[in-house]
Amino acid sequence: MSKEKKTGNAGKQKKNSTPRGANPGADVHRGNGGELHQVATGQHPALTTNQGIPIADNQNSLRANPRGPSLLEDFILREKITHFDHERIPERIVHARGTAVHGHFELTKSLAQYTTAKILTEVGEKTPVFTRFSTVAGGAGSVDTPRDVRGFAVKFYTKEGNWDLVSNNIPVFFIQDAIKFPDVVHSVKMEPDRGFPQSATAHDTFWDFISLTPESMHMVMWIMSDRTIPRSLRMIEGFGVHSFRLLNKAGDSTFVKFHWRPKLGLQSTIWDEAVKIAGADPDFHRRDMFEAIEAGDFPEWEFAVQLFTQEQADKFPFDHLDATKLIPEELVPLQVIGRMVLDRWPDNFFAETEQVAYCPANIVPGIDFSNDPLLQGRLFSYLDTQLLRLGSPNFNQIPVNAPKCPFANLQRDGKMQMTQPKGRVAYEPNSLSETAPRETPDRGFPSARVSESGEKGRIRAESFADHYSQARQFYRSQSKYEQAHIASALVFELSKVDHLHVRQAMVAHLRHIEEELAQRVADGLGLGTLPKPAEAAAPVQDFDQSPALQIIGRMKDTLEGRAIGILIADGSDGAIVSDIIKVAAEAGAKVKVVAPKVGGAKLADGTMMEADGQLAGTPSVMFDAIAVVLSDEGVKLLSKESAAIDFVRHAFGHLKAIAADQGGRSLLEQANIEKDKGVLDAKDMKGFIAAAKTRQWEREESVRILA
Ligand code: HDD
Repeated sequence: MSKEKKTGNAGKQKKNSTPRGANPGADVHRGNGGELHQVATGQHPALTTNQGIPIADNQNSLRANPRGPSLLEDFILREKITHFDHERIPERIVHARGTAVHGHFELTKSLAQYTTAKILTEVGEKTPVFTRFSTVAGGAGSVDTPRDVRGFAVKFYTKEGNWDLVSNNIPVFFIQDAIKFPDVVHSVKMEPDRGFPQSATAHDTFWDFISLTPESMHMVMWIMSDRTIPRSLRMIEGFGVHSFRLLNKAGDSTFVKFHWRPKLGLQSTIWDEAVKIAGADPDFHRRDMFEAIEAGDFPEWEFAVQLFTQEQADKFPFDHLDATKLIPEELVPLQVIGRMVLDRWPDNFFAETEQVAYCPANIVPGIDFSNDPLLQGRLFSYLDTQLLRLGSPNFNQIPVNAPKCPFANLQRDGKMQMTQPKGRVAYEPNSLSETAPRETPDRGFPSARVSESGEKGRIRAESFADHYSQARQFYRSQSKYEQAHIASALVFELSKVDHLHVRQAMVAHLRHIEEELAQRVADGLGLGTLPKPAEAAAPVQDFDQSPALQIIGRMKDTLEGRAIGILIADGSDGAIVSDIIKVAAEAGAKVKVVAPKVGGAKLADGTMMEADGQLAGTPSVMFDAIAVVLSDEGVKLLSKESAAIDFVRHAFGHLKAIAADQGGRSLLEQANIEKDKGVLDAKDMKGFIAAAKTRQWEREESVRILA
């Protein structure tokens, strides 16, 4: 593999200098048309075709004469173009846009009492993992910050085979039965006649389907909450959603739900901020993850389980096999049993992030499935999709998918077979081979011993009929700010729906969740009168509130993983800027200096301060808090620059802490920003750092009309 040269700032290169990486000298020459040729010498290997034939000229196709037609005979051109034409594989029908990182899982507490799975019993053992985060609805090239569920898929390369925990950042799902999956996905994807919207739920077909699917109402509360507009992939939770089983040596089984909890705490953006980030940096989450890994700030999650028995489950006021229900932490507490650290960016995006094939059916001995009908359907779907996507049943041989423990079987042949098995025997039982793989009854995969009986049919259990109680519990458990965000999100989304009857049908559902929410949304939509409540298949129950369902209550008092932007211009006071950089960095924040020119600004003392970002391309949505340090001269210049006014105006509107010196305060005045608790003097560093660790929720009413 070739080693890339570390090059400095391209802007610092002299005009007409040799391009980056090209050594001037005998190995570089210009062709007849002035085109650049780089010739292999020393460290650069020869460029060859896929057949190993050295290529003399990679700049010109074979022509009948210098200005004549190209020749079909040019196998080098044809091979290169043919390969290029085939460089894309079908993107994932859902979760197409993803970001993945290598790392490891370490068990801190053994579950030996419940399971034989080594990954859950060998404390201290580090198991390699490959974790892919994704949005659901958009295509592979869509933006990172739409309102959407985030996928959180972990492949554990255990000693007993691969275990894939294919999770989301929301603990429940839209539907109860896998047979509805194509419908819900078709409804959310771009509408088939017009080809838009990309990556958005705010359109007619989605809400039409949802309004006709009462079982989605709990999920609707989650997707309208700020969970679907996360600040960073490093600040989301992960949930295995379904109940699984753990099996111990005696064959006894215990139900389990799996959870990931981020070390950096939960944090989301404000909707208006998420929209603006999409324009400012479509790769916001991927870049954030990449930069964190590069900087050695390895993201970490706690791994926790909820364990419960069949007897406990029988007493739950909901059916745990229904994927639209969660088990509140207050009912079955979480036990932290391990941690995951992600610390290595893939070498190649396509080879790893794109080709990785997760499958909920990949589990190891000691873990088993439950009867959740959504899970049961998933067990079929993923293998099928990988066969299409990766084109061959041998996709398990791709390095990112291959187990890291020994594996052997008698499956043979197929497209893109990479192994060369020896011998005559590809069947079992056999008497001709002394080395062929054989069964392992003592440690092979066991299924839970469960007896099944009852009437066969397409029948939904009555215990699946309560669609509103947990939706109500979720809504009531939120802080008043989060409730307002849910109401506003519903108004925003339903305002994009052309069909009045769909808007009304949604409000009719909301009446079962919370009358006050239904009224807020109806008012926001200008509905006039409230529609009749939707038909409910089961009485709505009042469950105790579960504060664990909030985000605001789960934010961590830290600046780690957060970013602070300092706006400067010519004449800024360098001592104040240095102070902010020092104190913010000590508090764990990443600090970036933003100036009208990327080359930087000349400070009051005459020294140059380099900028990390140019004002127009580095708006305040990239930061969690901002500081504005300006001279009179700087204010004069920047009050005429809408990007500077927006910089402070948006930070204020997105409820961020702002520190400003005298010049900075003048800019705030130009932007009509009134001082509040989150607007601090640039010298009050203690106050600024404390305010930067959170958002100024009380400010929201003064900047936005919430539903
Ligand atoms: Fe799924 C991908 C998570 C229900 C069918 N799903 C996919 C990914 C995640 C999830 C994280 C991306 C994996 C990656 O990064 O490559 N899916 C879930 C969760 C679900 C769920 C948490 C409910 C609890 N999914 C679900 C159902 C079906 C599918 C009910 C079909 C019956 N999911 C797929 C799929 C995908 C997929 C079509 C697309 C790409 C892929 O599998 O590899 O097979």
